[in-house]
Amino acid sequence: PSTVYLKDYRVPDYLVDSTHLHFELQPKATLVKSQLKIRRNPDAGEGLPPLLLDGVELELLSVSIDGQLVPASRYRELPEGLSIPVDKPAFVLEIHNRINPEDNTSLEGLYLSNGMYCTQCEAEGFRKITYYPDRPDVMSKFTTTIVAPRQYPVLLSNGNEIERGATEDGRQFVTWEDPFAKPAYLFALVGGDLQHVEDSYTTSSGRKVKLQIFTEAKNIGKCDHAMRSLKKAMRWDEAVYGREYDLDIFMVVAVDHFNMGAMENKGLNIFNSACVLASPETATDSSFQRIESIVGHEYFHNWSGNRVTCRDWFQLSLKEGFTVFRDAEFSADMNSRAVKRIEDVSMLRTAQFAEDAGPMSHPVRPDSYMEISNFYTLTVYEKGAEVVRMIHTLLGTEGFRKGSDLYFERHDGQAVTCEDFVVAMEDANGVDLTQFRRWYSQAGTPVLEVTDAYDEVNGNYALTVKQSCPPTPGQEEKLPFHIPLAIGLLGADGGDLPLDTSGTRQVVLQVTEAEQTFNFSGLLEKPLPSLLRGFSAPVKVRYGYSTEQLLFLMRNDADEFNRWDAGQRLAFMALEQLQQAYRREETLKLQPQLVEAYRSVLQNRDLDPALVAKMLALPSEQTLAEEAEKIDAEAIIAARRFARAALAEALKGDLLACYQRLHTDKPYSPEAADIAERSLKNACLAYLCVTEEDDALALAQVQFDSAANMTDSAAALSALVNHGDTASADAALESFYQRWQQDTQVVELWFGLQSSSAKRGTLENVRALMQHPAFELKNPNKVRAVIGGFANRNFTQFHRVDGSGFKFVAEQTIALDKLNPQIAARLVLPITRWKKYGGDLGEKMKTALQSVMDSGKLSADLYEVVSKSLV
Ligand code: B3K
Ligand code: ZN
Repeated sequence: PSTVYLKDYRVPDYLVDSTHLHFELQPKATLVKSQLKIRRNPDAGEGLPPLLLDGVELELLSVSIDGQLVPASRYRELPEGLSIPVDKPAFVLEIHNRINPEDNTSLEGLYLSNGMYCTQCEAEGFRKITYYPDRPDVMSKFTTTIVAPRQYPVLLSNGNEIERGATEDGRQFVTWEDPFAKPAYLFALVGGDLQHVEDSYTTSSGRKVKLQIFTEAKNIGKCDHAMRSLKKAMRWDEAVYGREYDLDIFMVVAVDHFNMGAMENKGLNIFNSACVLASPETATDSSFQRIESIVGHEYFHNWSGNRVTCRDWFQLSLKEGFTVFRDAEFSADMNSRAVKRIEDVSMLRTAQFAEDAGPMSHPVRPDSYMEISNFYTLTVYEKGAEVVRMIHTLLGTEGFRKGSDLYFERHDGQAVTCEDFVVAMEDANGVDLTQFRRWYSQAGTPVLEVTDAYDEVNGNYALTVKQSCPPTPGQEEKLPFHIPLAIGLLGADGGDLPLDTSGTRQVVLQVTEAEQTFNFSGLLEKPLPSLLRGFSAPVKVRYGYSTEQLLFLMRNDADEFNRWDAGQRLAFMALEQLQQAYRREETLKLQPQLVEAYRSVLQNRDLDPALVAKMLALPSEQTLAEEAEKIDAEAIIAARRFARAALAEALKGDLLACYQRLHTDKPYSPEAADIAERSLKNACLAYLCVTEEDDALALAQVQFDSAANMTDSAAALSALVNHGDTASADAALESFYQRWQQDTQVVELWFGLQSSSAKRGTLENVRALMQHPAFELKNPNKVRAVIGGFANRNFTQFHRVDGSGFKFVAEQTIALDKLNPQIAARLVLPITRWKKYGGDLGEKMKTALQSVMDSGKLSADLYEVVSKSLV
């Protein structure tokens, strides 16, 4: 596979003013006719170069120009496209080709999922439908006619329905017209026997929009939450960004086979069933919240992505980073802001920091790729969102809004770059973000080393910040970043000290140099700094906090995020000590201060229960691994297991009291306050069961037997599976499956709960799950639940010292690559980080990775990841 570089970007030679598509759906031989109004791009230079179209796995039937058949000898079929000679600056090109949706297991292009036709075109899937200039800077107005037999009564595409009828041979057709020009990656088509729920939304300017969610009949009762979320998102985008929806209809379709969460196709969002369908009986609170955020995310793309789109795929974070920031703020406004922030930062710190430090490390705006699908990463999405958040922090809410207004106004209908976004922010605010731009071009996670000095005599306090960033592939040296560092200074009474004469108690320091000192004067006592409040930048902060200081921050910090973070640092220090003791074969002992800190959090009735639940959770094994210089899996597992057991034992009484207080028979509601209480209750249950005492497990059993919602049911099941004896775990798993076997989403949860369990998810059991009738290698959700659950969420079994976990992931990757390269290239990731492991385990991991490389011809997706990780 060849490498594409950002520096090689050229404007397209030809533009497509309109695109008329005509589909005749058939499982193995769908006929596609496309009629394109093409014209020479005036910005592309002189002459009439040949027209190059992208096309992959297509059976070409005919090519005509202005109604004249072009003989096959005149054009050239390329390995991945078509080259057609051109002798006039404007013409109509008509192409007929055939495709095979039934055998399309890559889930890219047009494919069948449980008898439903659907498409996925981003990033480069449209070329699997027909020959086309498949690049986001070619924007065209699409009209689509779908012809299908009567067993597919629902035929959908982008925009508005303009015609429907029957063909002479008794099939039916529907024609859709999308009035907005769009790149081919936003095209969508659906054909199937679907039911829908309908609602409407009146925009702020008084236009009534029809809202429809389509799914198989059996799931029709699981659409309400998504519909409510959609209406909330529409209202929120008007209130916060002044953005209204622009078509008369907005459709969402649930699909069981889907490579990612969802797709923002214009007017016709297609969703992974798991990210849209929910009911209290079948979905957990976290899936309710996930659905709300993804529905919001895809909806918000209508402006940040569709109305203003990307010039090329290097600019992916332009739409993704911005839209993730938008959905995160939406979720924060709908639920607990601090808890949402904690969840996002935890993910960033473990998975994105690991990516930034690993072999595939790349900037938010990559400079090159072999396969763009590999760059739908945590760096582009989550770190990209942090970059937008930093701009928000630097400009303030109003300044940011002025910037986004200008951006949307200036670039509506255009395909633009990350640079255009930053320029709009600058122009609207009269600021200079020159140095800030390095966040887009430099990879790696910056480290801030902070030291301080207090002068009692004159009341001066000096905070010195040194920044550095480790080398990443292709970037040895880094220039200093512009880092907004939000801080407060705590006095002995726990309150924030005034930082200047006007009494400000929190400031955002502008860190721009390699080393910089910030001075504060008039402080009557030595303060304790609260650094990087709200995680104001995606960096690591090192400051030599003592245990006492962390305990103090945990109790007093005005910033809830930093209270949680202080607890995490404290736990991290304790876990470090335990790991060292484990290595030295000493008796393990947990710091009593940590136990007492957790106890007072548990007893604190003023805190949001969801925050308490977060504060009670020890850093995950994955977080500990990311923080380590070299990963010692065995020590991490032993230390964390010990700490958890010691906490459970010491806090039993408080945990039980809290559990009993919150375990009421209040009817279920997915409102934030109720979700918060359930999350704390179930966190207590999980801890209690760690003791493996009969009383605790009995509570889990009772909750399991009587639960009226999936959150409580799944939490109890998880407790039984992870801590109960084999017989009760078996029985619970069996009865759960019997009850829910018809429900795809619940079965996925059931799979994941087992494969990710340190106790249950042994390799042997995971292999057995793959033989289960409900498992399907062609279904990415099942693969993610079973194989992904084992490789990403079962630290203990995946890291078995014999290396069998790594070998298993290698084998499955090889098998999957033949079916679905995108999923294979993700599945392999856990075995690409071998350099971070010392000794034997690292060697075993590398051997497994090498076996993938040596297994034969790999897809471009998998080849890129494996070859870059073996270097
Ligand atoms: N834009 C899509 C992602 C497409 C991934 C293609 N490999 C979903 C989203 O971010 O909203
Ligand atoms: Zn997105």
